[in-house]
Amino acid sequence: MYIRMLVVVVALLVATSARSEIVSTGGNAVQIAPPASVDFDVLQSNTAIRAFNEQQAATLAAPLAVNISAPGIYDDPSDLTPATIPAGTVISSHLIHFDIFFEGAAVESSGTVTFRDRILGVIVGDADVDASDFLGAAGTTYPAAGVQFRGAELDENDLIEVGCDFVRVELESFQFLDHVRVITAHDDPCGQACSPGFWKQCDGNDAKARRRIAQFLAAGYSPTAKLNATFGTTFFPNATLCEGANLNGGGVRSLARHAVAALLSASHPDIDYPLTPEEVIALVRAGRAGRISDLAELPCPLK
Ligand SMILES: [Ca+2]
Ligand SMILES: [Ca+2]
Ligand SMILES: [Ca+2]
Repeated sequence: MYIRMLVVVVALLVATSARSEIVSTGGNAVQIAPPASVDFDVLQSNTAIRAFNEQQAATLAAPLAVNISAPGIYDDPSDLTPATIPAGTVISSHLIHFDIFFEGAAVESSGTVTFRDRILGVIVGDADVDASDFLGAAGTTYPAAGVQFRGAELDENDLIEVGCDFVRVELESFQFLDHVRVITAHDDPCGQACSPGFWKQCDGNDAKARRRIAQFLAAGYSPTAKLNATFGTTFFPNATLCEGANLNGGGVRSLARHAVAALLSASHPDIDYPLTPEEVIALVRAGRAGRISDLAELPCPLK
């Protein structure tokens, strides 16, 4: 009984924190839980660039100034694309932190942090990072305002590449630390998907059906492949992928319909779907239709 209740509580926590979070890191970037302190000379490493989620799904009470507002490579102050995110926007905040054990020489490190949702802005200026600390994690101590060189020094050896949903940093630290704050949208992922309504036109001999069948095959699947064999599920005995895409209704019928569309979107070389085929299959086998049905609203690049 207690174990069962614990499982339910954990599941709820996962469900409520599943949006806008850091989804992966690469290079020397590592995700950590919000630490006790990111004050100067407290959380130090000569390789690890720490990244953590700060406030999630917060509604801005006032416009928020950001220094970078568009994808690109930023390694000079003249590259910056300052903007303000309007009051009322629901955002999530994340901090990238690099602070070395200073032993007389500068230390460089680099890494990539990828987010679940699209990036609205990046804050790198010393005063702007200070001014956005109200978005910090509860329980984390931040530097007092005015710490010199707290942000990224784009006129020195710091470089920031910003993509739709990732940031790659090359940071050099000396006596001072580097803080880069990333502001993401909430429940607004990057990427593309083609919906069940697109894939269901897979039966027939007209031009559209022939095109759709070719698109199934380009994704690596035959429209007549078996649904259950493809996903390892027990939904509808003998149903094909094409029949799965054509199922109407809710519950398991909705899950099956979205499963087909998500797997084909993840597998097709011309669709920039946010999940891998393996991730789609794992969600389907776990019965989690919500995520793939949300993603089905992304724009479809195919005709
Ligand atoms: Ca230090
Ligand atoms: Ca630096
Ligand atoms: Ca700095």
